[in-house]
Amino acid sequence: ASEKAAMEAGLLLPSSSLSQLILTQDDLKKIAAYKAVEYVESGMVLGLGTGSTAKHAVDRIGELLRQGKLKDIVGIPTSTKTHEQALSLGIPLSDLDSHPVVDLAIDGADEVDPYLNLVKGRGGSLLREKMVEGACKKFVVIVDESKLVNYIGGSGLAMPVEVIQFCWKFTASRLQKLFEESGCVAKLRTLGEKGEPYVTDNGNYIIDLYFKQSIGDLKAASDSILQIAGVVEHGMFIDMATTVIVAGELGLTVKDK
Ligand code: ABF
Repeated sequence: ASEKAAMEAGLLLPSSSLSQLILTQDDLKKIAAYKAVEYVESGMVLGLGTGSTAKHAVDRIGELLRQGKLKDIVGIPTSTKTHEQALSLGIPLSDLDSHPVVDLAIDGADEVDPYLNLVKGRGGSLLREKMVEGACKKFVVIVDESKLVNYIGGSGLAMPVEVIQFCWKFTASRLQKLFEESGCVAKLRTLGEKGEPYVTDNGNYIIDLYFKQSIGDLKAASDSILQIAGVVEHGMFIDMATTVIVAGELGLTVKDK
């Protein structure tokens, strides 16, 4: 199955195998994305993810539509960036107001733990992703193997929280205090040399939380974060993925919940 996906992604000859190739991280993302698109059927309402991995899936869906191999697809983009990409590919688009039930969503992730819990939102679009992916019957996550972690926060990289701009420092300090036993540091996400705050598609800021150790019970952590006024949503996607497709040097692994 991994060779088939790689061949479709234009990455190798039929006689080759993944292990005989030197694959870039982007090749692995593309292989995972093409495999995920095999779950797409004509007539589906599709959640279209955001990020460099999901971009390959959206490109592939556009290609199959153009070739007439898929028909009557409706896409629900999870960011303005994906909206623009899908429009440019001629994918018919809608939203959750008109299509409240999504058949299948395909999206990347920043971390995947052994129970298929995720960190998402380092690309900034966690709120729309959580809305769309929370409304779908099947949520297929596509990652290269660098995204696998032993526990949420285990990469040492950010767990993003979207907050309203009003008194964000106050909200950030409350978030940091919540996880002080895990050595949490809360930082406003900024852009460029001037350090301007990063503003999400929804006009909010992102506070990135860095943990020195596991935060333990994810559901309890989620509840505590969401109780803080000023928080809009966080990037932990707990028990949401139904399938995770991991592309690694040795091939593809499909993990089902
Ligand atoms: C989105 O893309 C995000 O939720 C996640 O932050 C990111 C993963 O990006 P990439 O595929 O570029 O690694 O799905």
